[in-house]
Amino acid sequence: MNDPQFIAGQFAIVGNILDIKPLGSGLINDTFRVYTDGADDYVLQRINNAIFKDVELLQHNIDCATAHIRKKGGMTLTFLPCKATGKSYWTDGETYWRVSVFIKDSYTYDTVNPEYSYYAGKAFGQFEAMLADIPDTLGETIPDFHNMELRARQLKDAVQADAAGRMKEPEVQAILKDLQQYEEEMCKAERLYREGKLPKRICHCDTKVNNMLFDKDGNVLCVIDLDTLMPSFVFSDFGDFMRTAANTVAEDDPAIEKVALRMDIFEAFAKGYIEGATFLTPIEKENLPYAACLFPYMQAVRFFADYINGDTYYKIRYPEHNLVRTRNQVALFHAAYEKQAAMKAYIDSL
Ligand code: GN1
Ligand code: MG
Repeated sequence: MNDPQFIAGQFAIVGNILDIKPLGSGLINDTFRVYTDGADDYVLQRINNAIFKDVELLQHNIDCATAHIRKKGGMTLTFLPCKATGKSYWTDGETYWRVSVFIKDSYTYDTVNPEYSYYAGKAFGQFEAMLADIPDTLGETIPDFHNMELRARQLKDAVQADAAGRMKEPEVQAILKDLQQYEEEMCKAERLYREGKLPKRICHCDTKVNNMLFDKDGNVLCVIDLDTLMPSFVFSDFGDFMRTAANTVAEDDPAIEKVALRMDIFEAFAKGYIEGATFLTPIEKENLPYAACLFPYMQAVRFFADYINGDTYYKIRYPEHNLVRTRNQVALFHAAYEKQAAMKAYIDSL
């Protein structure tokens, strides 16, 4: 049943399918490019429904958001209806799939220069601004996805259960101690929210640098990977871009001595983002340096919990992969933490 050829055939694809090949580097879904002899190629994706348990809600969010952006003249992904049901996904009751039009002559990057960061900042800011007045109600496809209190609790649960017997590793103990020192400070967003000082908005929640499509001249074409589009704090989108684009190395580079936070990328992205996200309140704006710390921290906690749980969530390529990712993100967190004053000074100067 999991034959991509068969599944692609369930959608209103134009042309004959010539080939289907794996695409991209996502850690959750399986993604393929469908080559056709028609005008368009397509992206076929198996939605990981162990993680996105409510695919109906997930696709509802995406359908509403893409329709809203298109209505405003923005560029966004186009999903094909399933021939049998007209819905934007197909299921055999067990696996879930969807197809979108492959955007031609588009490029993704794992690293960007300040110029591209500025464009990306503006595009992500405008993306949130476009969705600020969406009339539909969108749900949290992964409830409390970027809730730091929940992530901290999940780490505690993992430590308690020690399912993979990894708590005996001295390094694991040392990382745990380090992370715990900052837990309360990093849970600031949830406190501000409870105090009524911080709104939730429709955010992308996976603004990794490679989730932005550029054309060959560096113009932003559109934002992709809309799975985690849901109500969240703006820190999600600001922080995750910084986490991936401002790190001098990839999130799983074992050479942690090379991890650093690039201020030129921070500044360019912040400038673009603040220009694009015209709705930001003073509290949101003044906490952007916190967001730049929070996301490496949260990602470290998530990778670390997964390592302790025995690698049940993220795809791994080798047994210590999640530990390597954790070390990297912990190093990035410290690098960001030390630069908070400089980040604040820059944002104040804008
Ligand atoms: C996952 O699958 P991908 O690469 O889009 C994860 C993100 C993490 C990221 C870390 C639903 O995203 O939250 O930041 O890995 N997505 C989900 O690389 O958990
Ligand atoms: Mg994603």
